[in-house]
Amino acid sequence: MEINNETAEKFKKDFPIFQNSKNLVYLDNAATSQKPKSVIEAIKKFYENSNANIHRGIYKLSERATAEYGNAREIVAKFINALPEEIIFTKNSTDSINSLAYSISSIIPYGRNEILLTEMEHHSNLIPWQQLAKRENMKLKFAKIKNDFTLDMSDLREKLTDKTAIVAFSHISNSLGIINPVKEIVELAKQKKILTIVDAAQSVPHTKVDVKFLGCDFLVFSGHKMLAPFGIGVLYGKKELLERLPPFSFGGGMIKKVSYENAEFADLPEKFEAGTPNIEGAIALSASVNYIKEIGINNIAVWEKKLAKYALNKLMEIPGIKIYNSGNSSGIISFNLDNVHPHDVASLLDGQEIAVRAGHHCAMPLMKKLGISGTIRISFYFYNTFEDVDKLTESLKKIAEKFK
Ligand code: C6P
Repeated sequence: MEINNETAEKFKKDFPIFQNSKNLVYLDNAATSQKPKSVIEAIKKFYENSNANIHRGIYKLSERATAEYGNAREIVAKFINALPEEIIFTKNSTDSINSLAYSISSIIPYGRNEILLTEMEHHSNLIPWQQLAKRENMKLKFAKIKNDFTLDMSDLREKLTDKTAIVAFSHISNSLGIINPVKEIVELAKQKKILTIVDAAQSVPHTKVDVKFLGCDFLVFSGHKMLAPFGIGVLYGKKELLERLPPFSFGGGMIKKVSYENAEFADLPEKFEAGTPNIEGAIALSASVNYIKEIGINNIAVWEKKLAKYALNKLMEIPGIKIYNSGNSSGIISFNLDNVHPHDVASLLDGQEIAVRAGHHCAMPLMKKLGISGTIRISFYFYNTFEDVDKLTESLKKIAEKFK
């Protein structure tokens, strides 16, 4: 179903928060999305009908919970064209990257000691690699961004060498909304047998992500940015790599056999899911995937692009605005107003019930490189409308006028 302004407005009816806050203009979807009734209901339904721990009980209720958890994994796997055993449930993207960074050194080929990132990474795709580099005495390198904020592919190409072990990069930058050419980067890395890790926190909720098509080795995303609750995320890994990767967390649920001295680990995916997992979170994530599938992920991407184009044209009319965007954009737009601190803009907008994010967006090194302390960031989802953009730009015009 193609999305237009009318259907976008209708989607809002599925979200209790928009019924409870009628004037809310929610433009902070990159931070977290709102949650539809069907997802909230899925959590309630689980607790009211199927609540039991999984894998452990030899009774019907536990079997039902186990089956629902397994079914959730299959739905999530299909959504990104992965196998169910390639989906590891984690807390969020940050947890997925940290977990991977803890154990990846054992699958890095001998003699490789460089990690390549980009200058636009979120702290969650930077600090875990900094820590790995410190632990293993590896070297961090950064592919530059160009003046138009896009990735400098010739710099990246030069920095992918026979010494590179890992290239980890965002599909869509959370701070500037830049879309990176994932497939091209993966293909370049593959030629040199470099492990590829895609931070898809800002892409899986908004655009088609097919891990087989992209060919990446690992990919991470968070449930809460795609209609699901907090505390559920995904680490995708190619089966043959996950089989070679040692577990990063140990305890119940991830073993085959244990003695006082030793343990034999379970097969995929249990090997990586020690302890009782976020069962209702996984089930709710599958409900969110079902909701998104009903709308169609490609329709969502098209609508967000339309909104972004409409917003960019309107934003450009505001005197003293600096937009950090070159048209290669997702549904994320970052900007600043002359003479006004981004936090002040955000709090003035909040006075009009317009929620935006302001600050460094967990990308402090990037802000430093751009010579700014932060930006104001708007980020769309399929329930945003042209009216949301109009309310934003009208308020921004008034703020710009006031601080002229
Ligand atoms: N970005 C934002 O407002 P978690 O917190 O683990 O769910 O996601 C971390 C993360 C990793 N990579 C990217 C590209 C991200 O955008 C995020 C989360 C939020 O931009 C919170 S800082």
